[in-house]
Amino acid sequence: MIPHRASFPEGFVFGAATAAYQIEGSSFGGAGPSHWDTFAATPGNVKHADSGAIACDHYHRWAEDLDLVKAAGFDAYRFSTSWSRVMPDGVTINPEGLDFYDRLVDGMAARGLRPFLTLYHWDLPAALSDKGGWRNRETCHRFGDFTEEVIRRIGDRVETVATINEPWCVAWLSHFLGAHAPGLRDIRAAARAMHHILLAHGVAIERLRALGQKNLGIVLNFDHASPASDRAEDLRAAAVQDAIFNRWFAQAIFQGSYPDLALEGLAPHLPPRWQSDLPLIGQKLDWLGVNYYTRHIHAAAPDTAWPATREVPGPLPKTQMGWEIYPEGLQGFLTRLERDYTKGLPLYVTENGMANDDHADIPDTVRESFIAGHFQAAQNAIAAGVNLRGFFYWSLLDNYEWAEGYEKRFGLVHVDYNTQVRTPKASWHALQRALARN
Ligand code: IFM
Repeated sequence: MIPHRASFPEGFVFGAATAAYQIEGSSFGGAGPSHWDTFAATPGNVKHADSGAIACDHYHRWAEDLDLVKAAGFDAYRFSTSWSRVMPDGVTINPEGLDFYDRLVDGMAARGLRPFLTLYHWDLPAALSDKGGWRNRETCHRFGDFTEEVIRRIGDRVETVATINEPWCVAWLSHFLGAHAPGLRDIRAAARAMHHILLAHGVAIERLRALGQKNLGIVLNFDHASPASDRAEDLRAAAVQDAIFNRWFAQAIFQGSYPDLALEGLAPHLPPRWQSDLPLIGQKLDWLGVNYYTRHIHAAAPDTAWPATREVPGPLPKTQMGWEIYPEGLQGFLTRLERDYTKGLPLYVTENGMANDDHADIPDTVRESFIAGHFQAAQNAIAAGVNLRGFFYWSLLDNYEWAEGYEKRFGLVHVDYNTQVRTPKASWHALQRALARN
């Protein structure tokens, strides 16, 4: 059973999360092409060649979707602004785009929902991708321009602002592993993106503070790195992956440096004078968002190039994504972040959830017990002294799961993509019971 809100500290925030490209429909409202549109249009990149052109048609159905957030009993809604909707060519404003987000935050206020804004959740305008995207330092400054425009328009009505969602995905998954747009597999591109995405964060924080915006943070994702065995090579493989995935971003932001184990491979490819950007990257934040889904098991792969590791399948029950269900990892990251990095700074679990092959008529009891396990892990972390202030389920709706297309269903609400009919799943009802104020 999902722990009731009364078993969390007074004022703990419960929310549901989504992201622009995954639900809005990028073909509506004068949005320009993003690198996800072009990535999806390239054979073999996305299952069934699905794109976000229509997605959940949230651009037109946002009021119904906010009603679903409210009716479930959530306090807050985490959403993102699409850069290519606000600036179709990456620089010129599309008034319709800003009008849309204006309506959306007003819609949240009308329902008593607290808006948690993420400025960038991956929809880079294709015109900026043409100029090198996150490999190009200039993109960081164009990002600063974009964030200022959004905040000037809706900053007065949002509770928190995150600059970037999951820089590891923006940089490593997309430029080293090639699984997300722009689909590169190149260590130099990856190193530059790993640095520039953090620089973009720093540029935005500096500019938004100058505008007087409060409650600024970033959302990082964490993936527990387990060694495949106790052999020194496997311990090192897990430590290297931990450095790339979990420590690179947190260490830069909270300690002003990059981990040596990651620099071993990346330093030769970083942009010149990268060290001089670290103070901007490490500006003080007001909160940190933690996205957590799973763990991976790593073994040494001695015959391959750096980082010379490979993943080994794990024994735990898996979600539709093939990800092991491992709530202990969430507790571990929350306590580790508090101890080593954030030291009392407010933390939010900004994403946690699972994909399941569910349809409107199948009770998603697996998701209910997934949520229960992760709520329990959050409570254990709070009991251990972590300053955790809220928990957002990913995701409100079934939606566009990037390279997996529409096949993987993360939603509390089922979406029929032929009719766009929304049907709350059993887990939505279970959360509604857990969040009810008696
Ligand atoms: O759907 C994604 C989301 O866009 C970012 N975090 C992980 C989710 C599940 O893969």
